[in-house]
Amino acid sequence: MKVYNTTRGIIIEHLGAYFLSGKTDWDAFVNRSNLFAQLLEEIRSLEANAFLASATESNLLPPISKQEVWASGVTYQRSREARMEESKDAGGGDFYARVYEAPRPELFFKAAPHRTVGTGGKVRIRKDSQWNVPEPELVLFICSSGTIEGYTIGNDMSSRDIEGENPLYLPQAKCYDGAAAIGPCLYIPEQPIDPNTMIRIAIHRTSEVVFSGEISINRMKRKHTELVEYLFQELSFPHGALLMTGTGIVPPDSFTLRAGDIIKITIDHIGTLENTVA
Ligand code: DO4
Ligand code: MG
Repeated sequence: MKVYNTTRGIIIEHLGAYFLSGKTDWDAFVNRSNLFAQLLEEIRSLEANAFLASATESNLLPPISKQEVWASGVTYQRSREARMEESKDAGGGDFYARVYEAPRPELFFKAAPHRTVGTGGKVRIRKDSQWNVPEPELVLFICSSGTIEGYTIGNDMSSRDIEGENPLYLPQAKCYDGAAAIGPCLYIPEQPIDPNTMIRIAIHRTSEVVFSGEISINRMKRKHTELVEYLFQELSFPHGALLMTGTGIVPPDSFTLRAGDIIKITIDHIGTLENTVA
């Protein structure tokens, strides 16, 4: 099942049929435990409308309202390696190796809703940075009681030169206007997402694909529930929360994003998140 936040209202897609929910408050709509079962019950009294399919493409809003966006770091071997390399002159490499192995994961605040764009929106490069990459990540939607109810696609835009200069600059490398993209929908499965799910990215520049990569989510070092347990230990989320689960795809060091690049991130079962770099 997929749920789209659109200018026409909340649209539920189930087995190829589209339903317009009678509910209009995104936060109250998504922040429910056992969401799949609740939505299944709700669509029993709704009439399918094939015309809604186009609204899930042309009238889309990001799948967020009052939720904070958090992120996990160094959850894949590739991220650990790339970060040790970029920070070796600053003596920061050891921190990444240690956090990869430690029981406590790296979790950081990524974005307030107003700094988050959806598919079709523009992501940004900081003006004081010369080395920038997208980070394609599976995002968990967790309801206020702490259960994982859905998934979406995220782009954790990162300034590698700023983070590499000193790991203490992480918040500046990660948090700025247009640094987070999520969408296109919330995927609400009956069971946890298939561990063989693939994440794919392609970066288009004029008519060329200048970088592409893929990874399966089963290459992640930690369990989704483990990340959620730590996040919810001392934080409450009255409207639920979105948690990026970390990147396993890092372009070569010679690559940096440019204005005009189009970033397409596809995750099996969910769809494609597409953003242009402003
Ligand atoms: O340690 C810095 C951030 C790591 C990160 O964003 C990731 O691994 O995806
Ligand atoms: Mg990341």
